[in-house]
Amino acid sequence: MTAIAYIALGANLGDPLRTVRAAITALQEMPDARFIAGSSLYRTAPVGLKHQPDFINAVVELETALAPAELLTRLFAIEAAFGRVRSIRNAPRTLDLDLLLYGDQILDLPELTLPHPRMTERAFVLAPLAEIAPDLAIPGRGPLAALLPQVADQRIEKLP
Ligand code: PH2
Ligand code: MG
Ligand code: MG
Repeated sequence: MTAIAYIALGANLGDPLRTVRAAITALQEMPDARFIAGSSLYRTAPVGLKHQPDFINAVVELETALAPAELLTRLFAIEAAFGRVRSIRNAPRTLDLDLLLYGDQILDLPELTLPHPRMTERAFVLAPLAEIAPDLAIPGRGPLAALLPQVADQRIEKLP
């Protein structure tokens, strides 16, 4: 049994463009997962804590037989390899990898909530996701296309 998983990448410290590109390569090379698609890179205004540098964001699609918790452990290992240090929520970071969706699973565990609880409020997630999965429906939240207009006020720029 495999599932389709969507992962959001974000970075705003150091050389975020280079970090996000290298992290996409790490996801392409991750054992036990098949890379299906990657979005463009986007330059985005910080959401939450405003006074921090712009982010580089992207979304990738993987097919994997890893269970959600195993996949999450792999993502944390890649974050750590890129020098991620955890401080306060929404703080600047060298690399953030968030598991957005795992098939149509709805989960509410202390360590993992699916779908990602804040994804539908964030243009920096929805726009790259729509690029690679325009017809997607978010379990419990409805079609992606219907959610996008609600975040249209957030500054986000697709990079060439
Ligand atoms: N991540 C956050 C908080 N705010 N803003 C942008 N633009 N991009 C992010 O990846 C981001 C954020 C928490 O993970
Ligand atoms: Mg995050
Ligand atoms: Mg995270």
